[in-house]
Amino acid sequence: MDANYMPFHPSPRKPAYAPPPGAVDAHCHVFGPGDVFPYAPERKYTPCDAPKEKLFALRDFLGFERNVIVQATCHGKDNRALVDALKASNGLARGVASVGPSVSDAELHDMHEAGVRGVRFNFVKRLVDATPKEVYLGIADRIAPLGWHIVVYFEAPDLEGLIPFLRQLPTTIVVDHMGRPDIAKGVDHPDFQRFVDLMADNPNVWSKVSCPERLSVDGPATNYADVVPFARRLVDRFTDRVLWGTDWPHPNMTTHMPDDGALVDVIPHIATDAAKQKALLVDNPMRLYWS
Ligand code: 0GY
Repeated sequence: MDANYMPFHPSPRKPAYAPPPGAVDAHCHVFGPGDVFPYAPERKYTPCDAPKEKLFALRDFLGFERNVIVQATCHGKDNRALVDALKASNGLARGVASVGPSVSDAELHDMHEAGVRGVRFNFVKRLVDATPKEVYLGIADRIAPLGWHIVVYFEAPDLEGLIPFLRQLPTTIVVDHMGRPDIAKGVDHPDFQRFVDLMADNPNVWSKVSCPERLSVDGPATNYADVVPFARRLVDRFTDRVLWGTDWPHPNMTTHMPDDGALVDVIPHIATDAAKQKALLVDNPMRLYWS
């Protein structure tokens, strides 16, 4: 693990908020263990191991029933740790993989059998070297017939330039962490409005209303209150196209390591009644990943 890498919280508290039956943590990762599933040579960070057993124990502790495990960049396009976790989950986990243009149909088929239902395109420059858009469009055409969707990760300043590309994608698109808005600018700033407009104009665009710990300026002392208006706006307006996830084990946090129980306690502030909570935590992820 990198010298400055912050490990996940060793003993999160039990959340006060109880998720509804069947709740899905729709954004989390498994890392290694590195001696079984080595980290990718091209990685930009080396995390602490965060194996499937720890993830599944956290799932149960927090009151969730299912996980969507997203391939993280430290494993590159080697999806073995992800597939291993999916196969060990008794059908309680689905996956989002990272693949290159040389992936074979047989590999895609095997990943589908294991529970993969999407691919991730990453545009965050500190995490990956750039991939040409044509390569991503080629992958999109390969995975669309499987009924898979595409998860995209980018930062707010890059959204405007990405919109023409996003409009070309043939599948459902899920944006990580609300497109990483600059919280200090406020929820009514044109930058966040651009993201709201993207969702309004494109019914195939979904958002994860996740990662207050990465986006917050105020931090954990207020339980990330400054991020709540952003997430709530998306949940209120696009109730059937939002997902929630812990982002465990929280790679590359620098300010603090969140308590996962505290993150769960943000949920009733962003999804303010039982119907919205059920949509966010159960109905939407089940429709996208288990139907
Ligand atoms: C996240 C966020 C980060 C990392 C990755 O794939 C990754 O390495 O997604 C980050 O550093 O912002 O969603 O886990």
